[in-house]
Amino acid sequence: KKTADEIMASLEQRRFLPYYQPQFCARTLDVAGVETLARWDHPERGILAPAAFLPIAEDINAVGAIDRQILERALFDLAAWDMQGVVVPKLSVNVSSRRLQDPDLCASLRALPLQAGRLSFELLESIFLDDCDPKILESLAEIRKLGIDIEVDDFGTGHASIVSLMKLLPRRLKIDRQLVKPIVRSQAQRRLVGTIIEIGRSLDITVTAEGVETAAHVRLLREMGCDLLQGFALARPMPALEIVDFVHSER
Ligand code: G
Ligand code: G
Ligand code: NA
Ligand code: MN
Repeated sequence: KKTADEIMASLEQRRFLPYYQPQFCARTLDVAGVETLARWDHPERGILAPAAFLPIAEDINAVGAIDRQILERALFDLAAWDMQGVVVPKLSVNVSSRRLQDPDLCASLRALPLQAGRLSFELLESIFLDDCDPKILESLAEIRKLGIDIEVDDFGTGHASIVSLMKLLPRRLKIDRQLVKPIVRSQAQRRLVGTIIEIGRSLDITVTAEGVETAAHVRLLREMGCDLLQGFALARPMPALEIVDFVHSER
């Protein structure tokens, strides 16, 4: 109850902001983009991770408003990086299924300074059911028309099937870290991840591995031909200002 009130007050004060975790081209190890990760700048407790507020925000139907605040701030940061010559080719943003069903989503997106091809929406696999809600399909089509990529998040843990991949043809998919983590010790897990990478290649879908935690993961995933890498071995989530230094310090 107290947290719910604090969330509403913080929305008003625009205290929800993005942290950014770099994603790397597996071939060159250049920064290929960043994923925005929500943080709550709590007036007393400081910066809080989503676990501390997303469940309660869901209960009070505030996730959409938080997502919107994060996206607006992220587009502002992206424009600032562009002006400073900080190369961040792409911005991946988490979008909740609730927000995707919001009838005002596309109108509110059109009001933002979007650059076609720079933005990707990470959607949870649960959206990609074989019998996808027609409202969601319509929303996805409109989002595509705005030049925003559709990306399947946490692939391998939810409901996305090959059928739905064929039907929705997302531009990108992210292999869930639960599948990526064990590849170093298990040949079977390695083959599984290799197969997902092959599926991506055959459908012309860009594949990102998340949970890339060690140098061995980096080496294996590069050998396997994964497109993009994201994880603690390469970079942690960081505030916008640190992204400037991080990208500048890259060779
Ligand atoms: O940053 P962290 O690893 O604690 O994030 C935990 C989870 O919270 C992520 O896996 C992601 O699914 C979710 N999340 C992070 N940022 C956002 C956001 O801006 N919007 C939504 N809807 N979910 C987010
Ligand atoms: O659920 P989603 O795919 O959005 O996951 C993003 C979350 O994963 C972020 O909260 C981030 O902190 C976390 N994360 C990023 N890299 C790693 C990693 O290498 N290992 C683990 N365990 N978590 C990571
Ligand atoms: Na995500
Ligand atoms: Mn994920």
